[in-house]
Amino acid sequence: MRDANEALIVIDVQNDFCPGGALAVANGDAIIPLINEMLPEFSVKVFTQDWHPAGHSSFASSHDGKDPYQTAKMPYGTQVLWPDHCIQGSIGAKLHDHLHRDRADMIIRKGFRAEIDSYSAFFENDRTTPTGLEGYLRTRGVEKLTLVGLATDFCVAYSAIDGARLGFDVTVWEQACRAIDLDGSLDAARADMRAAGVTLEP
Ligand code: VGL
Ligand code: ZN
Repeated sequence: MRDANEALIVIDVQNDFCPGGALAVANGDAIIPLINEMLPEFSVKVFTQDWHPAGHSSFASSHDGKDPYQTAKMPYGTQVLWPDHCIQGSIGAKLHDHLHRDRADMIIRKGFRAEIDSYSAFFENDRTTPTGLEGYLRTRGVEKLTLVGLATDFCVAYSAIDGARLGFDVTVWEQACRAIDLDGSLDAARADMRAAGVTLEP
């Protein structure tokens, strides 16, 4: 059992990020047994759920003439445009059936505002609007985070970097993560995480 000040943060293990899903990450579901095995070790367990309204501004389909994986300029910066995914209430948005969902102490939803995306579990993509997770973890006495889930180079990396920036001791367990890897985004994310003081554990 880990110390009481350690939390496991399980990022976006949802049907749409697993094989057959709208934004499938290669072998995304392969991490589920590892996560299930890890869950009982932690006294604090938080899951995140990407949770977009239909017509969300991160969807290519919301931008005339744009295709998925192109980018758009948003008021808060450049945004990658995605296939429609994790629409609130859809099967694709559900946490994967094989994941031991009942173990979650809290499930935090993000990306629910139409005009802004939220990769990080802590802040929306303007990097300033909080999700509330920091307060939850601090009031539970958490100081150390282990992050697992999907996708390494987007939601896991953003969450890890923000967690480190907030002063948490952050480890990403890479074996229990999978990446989208667009044009070298995995290498870039790994370098950014290291620079932010995140520990990358194989
Ligand atoms: C994610 C792209 C769009 C993720 C979420 O969970 O990494 N990536 N929405
Ligand atoms: Zn999303």
